[in-house]
Amino acid sequence: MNKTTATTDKKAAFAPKAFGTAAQRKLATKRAEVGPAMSGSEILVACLEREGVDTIFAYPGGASMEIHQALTRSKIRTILPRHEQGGAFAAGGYARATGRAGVCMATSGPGATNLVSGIADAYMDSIPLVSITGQVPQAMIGKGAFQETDFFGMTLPVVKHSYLITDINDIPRIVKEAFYLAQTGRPGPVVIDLPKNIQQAKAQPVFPGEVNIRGYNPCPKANDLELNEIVGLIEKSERPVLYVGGGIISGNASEELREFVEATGIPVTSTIMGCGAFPETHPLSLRWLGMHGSAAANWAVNGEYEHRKTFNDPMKMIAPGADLLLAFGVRFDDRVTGKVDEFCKRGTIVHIDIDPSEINKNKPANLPIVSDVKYAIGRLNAMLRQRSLEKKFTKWHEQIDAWKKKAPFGYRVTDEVMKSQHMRDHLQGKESEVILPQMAVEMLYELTKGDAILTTGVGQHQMWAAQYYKYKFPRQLLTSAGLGAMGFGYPAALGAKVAFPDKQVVDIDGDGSFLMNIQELATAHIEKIAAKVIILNNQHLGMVMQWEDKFFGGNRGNTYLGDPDNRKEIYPNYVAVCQSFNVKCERVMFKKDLRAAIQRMLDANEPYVLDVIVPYTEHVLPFIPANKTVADMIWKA
Ligand SMILES: Cc1ncc(C[n+]2csc(CCOP(=O)(O)OP(=O)(O)O)c2C)c(N)n1
Ligand SMILES: [Mg+2]
Repeated sequence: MNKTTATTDKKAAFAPKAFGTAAQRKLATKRAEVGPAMSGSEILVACLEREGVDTIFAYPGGASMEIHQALTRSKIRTILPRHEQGGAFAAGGYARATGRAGVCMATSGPGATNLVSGIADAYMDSIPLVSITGQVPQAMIGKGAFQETDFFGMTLPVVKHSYLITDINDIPRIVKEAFYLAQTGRPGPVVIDLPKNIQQAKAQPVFPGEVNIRGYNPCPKANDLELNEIVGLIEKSERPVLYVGGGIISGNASEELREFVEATGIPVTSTIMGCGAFPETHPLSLRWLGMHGSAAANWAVNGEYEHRKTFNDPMKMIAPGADLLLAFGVRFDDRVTGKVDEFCKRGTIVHIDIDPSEINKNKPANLPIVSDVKYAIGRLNAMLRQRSLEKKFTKWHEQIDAWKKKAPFGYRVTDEVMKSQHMRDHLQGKESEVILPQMAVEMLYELTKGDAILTTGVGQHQMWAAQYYKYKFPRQLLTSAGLGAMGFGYPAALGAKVAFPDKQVVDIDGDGSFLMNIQELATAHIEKIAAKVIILNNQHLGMVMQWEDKFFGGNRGNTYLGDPDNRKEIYPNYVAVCQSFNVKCERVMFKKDLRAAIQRMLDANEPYVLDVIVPYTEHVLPFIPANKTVADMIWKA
């Protein structure tokens, strides 16, 4: 549900209970099931079981302990995070990895407020999340009661929908609706706030068989006329590019996309959210685009330009980019477009999205289509099977191959690295043994054969994790893209590992980001969740430092994380920290030790932290400064 059509249920909760048309109600009641009398908490848990919930990340308190009591009698695995933010991110990681709603729970007040970052993250990246919060008893609401916050009000701008339950008899319907809303259409977070007196009350639950939400059409479908127009545009085009995003992944449209690409020969670039939607190992993959995306992808969409020295110089084109942009399941985020007026300036834009509020929001489309993307691409494929394309795009493929060869992702040990404090403090006499952060990601790719699920924090390491690991399948890169929330990586890895215990799940994290939810090492140890971490430890808030270097003459404004009184020591000492959590940890300083250390980490069947010490001097390249153009892209180290 988009912003303009989103409604909240506060009013509805006070309104008479009937919903939908008489016919809908009849249908719903026909399949409804009546349970034995139980408490509100027990009804809630029974509803979660009926939704197929197998895991909940929940931290108790006065206003939610009744529900924990009910959970002790359930088969649902209740995992105690060590901070509610960790719980919310873990539920987000579970949801990103599976496509099913992640579930987290907290008590009222401070427990609930600690969930907010996880809810906002799910909102920005369209992730299905159900957040349950205990609330003070109804009679205390609005009185400034102990641990009372208006969580419904507080989260309104970052939810797809929310409920404050005011009648025990509404619990079954609300839980069913919450999961339906979170998981259908454009997915997103749903909040259920449940006052304590309702948890304690008793009733005989009526579990509805169906959901009916008036005005909610989660699966709009393109018509053949508009889809036919796309085929016509492709036939007329010389330089088409597919720009695909998270919508392909949440819409389960990867197979359809692959068939479409193979039928048309159109090169594909994705957003970071779309990594893995189309295999990055495929010859038609341009990898991801935008601020730190591949130069080839940025040129293919926008054209290649001479690098201009100042932002006011004219843009001089070397070679034209796309004349047709097929934007499927994307939202023209500013980290992708840069200066939005210049983005794909000369191309015809076709935009398919399930959410009408995305159409013409950031970038006007020449052909906007509101549709479920799986349906739309599936229909396009059917049309192409009947009448295959004549076009071959041979020249365009040659141009793209030339761009890929000209500017692949790359790094080298620069003078800056050689002269850095890092070399003086840690590698004196062993300079050739320096580990660059990109190397560690590349080595992980090699040793996991590209099959691991990766999560990240936010910063430079996040960009390198996206650049130097090639994503082959959907739901493989789990990263806080829209919100960009540091601290996401490790809890998200726990969520993914719980969902897929047999898969290798590795968090590539920054030292700053990892520290933000380091307490989740306890969750990993106690719950035996063997999620791994590689900290690309540059002792800095690297991404902010990169901007300091670029725009503030390298003046450091609180971006150093080490101990200024003892720069030769790595601070904090993660090996010692991990020891206290009973989690294995190794520090790696030299290249010669890296491969074996990563292998040991991968072989461990318990949580494991690899603290890889890297120089702080590296900048993420390519780099298009915020709100700038492809002519401002720096791509050579
Ligand atoms: C919760 C939060 N606070 C602040 C920021 C701003 N921020 C973005 S990247 C970054 C630096 C991250 O440092 P680190 O985790 O060490 O990663 P690095 O860039 O060094 O790889 C900061 C502070 C953020 N994204 N999230
Ligand atoms: Mg760092």
